[in-house]
Amino acid sequence: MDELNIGMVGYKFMGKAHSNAYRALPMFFPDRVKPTMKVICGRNEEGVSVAAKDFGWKEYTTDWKTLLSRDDIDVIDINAPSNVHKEIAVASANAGKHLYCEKPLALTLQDSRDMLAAAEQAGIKHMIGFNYRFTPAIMLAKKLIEDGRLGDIRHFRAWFLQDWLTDPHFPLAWRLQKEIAGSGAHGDLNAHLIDLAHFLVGDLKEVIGMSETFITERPLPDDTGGLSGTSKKNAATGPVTVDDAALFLARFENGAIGSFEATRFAAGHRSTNSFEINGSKGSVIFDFERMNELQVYLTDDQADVQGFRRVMATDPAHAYSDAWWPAGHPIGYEHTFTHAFVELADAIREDRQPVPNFKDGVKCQQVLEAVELSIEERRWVQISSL
Ligand code: SOE
Repeated sequence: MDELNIGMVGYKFMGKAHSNAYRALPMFFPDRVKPTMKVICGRNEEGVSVAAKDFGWKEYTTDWKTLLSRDDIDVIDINAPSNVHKEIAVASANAGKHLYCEKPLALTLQDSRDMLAAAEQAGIKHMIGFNYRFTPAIMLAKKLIEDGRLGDIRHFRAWFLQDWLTDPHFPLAWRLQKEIAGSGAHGDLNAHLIDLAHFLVGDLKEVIGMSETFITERPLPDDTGGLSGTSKKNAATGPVTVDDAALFLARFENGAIGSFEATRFAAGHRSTNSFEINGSKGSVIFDFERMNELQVYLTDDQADVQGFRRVMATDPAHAYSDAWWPAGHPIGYEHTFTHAFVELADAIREDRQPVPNFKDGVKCQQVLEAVELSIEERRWVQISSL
């Protein structure tokens, strides 16, 4: 069993999700890795000290730079807002620390390339937080495609729908400010869909998009503002500088075509992360709200029973499932993070790069930026041109 000492920067939603995953690892993957939750870092001393205690970290600090010179930190986990990813990642790589960084990797394509270059030059292991790849039902879709059971892929159709911004009085959280988040629903939600498209279907060739900001001014928040902010009426306001919704069409290098939709204004959809893939020999449909299931249709089923079947990806035949509960017992959102850290630990032990890594982060950023350029110039943009 390998020991890994973690220093983590960020302590809110993702900090909690990551902490929960580190805590589950030794219990459910006892032969793979034993992470030690050494130091958690955040700018607000009161907040980070409470998080350290509640989440089970040994120490806390308000200065991430103190992690760099410590010999007892192997991995730096960055889940603070996107505008600080680059500085922390580059400094950590230069200090020889392995990296796990939340998505989107950076604010711009150039920044993400700089981060990859720093990581490669330092020879450290680097991973990006595209956690949905580690959903057993999605891994089943990947296996069916790789084994040729869906034939040649024709369509990838994906949508990530949330509704936490439908209230016009929801505060101006950091995710609504371009200088902190880079973009809105596009970088936050399309980033996941783009990564799944890369993972399941292959590289994108060209894109054309559109976006909209429905509410252009919002009340200023009391703090940096998270997803669970509450309606604030009669408060001073500030401008929303990112998209509320972003959609695009794409062609893949392998001839498949795709459509992508991300929005925070789909009333009633708390977090519908879905895709459908159609191939020459079958189709799959996935919906994260029913994340243990994959709908599978195969053209070579006998004619009288053809139709979509609902496969529960909760059997020993499915990735990671035997580590959790007896066959048939479902898992949840939090398990995707645990699986991601198993991959990071395996990669460190096997001296290989984990997947997905910063190269996947750069590839995603390239598509994000190509879509933004296409929106600005109202035209198709070739991915390779960026
Ligand atoms: C908020 O929109 C968010 O938490 C994203 O930031 C996550 O990456 C996604 O998994 C769920 O929604």
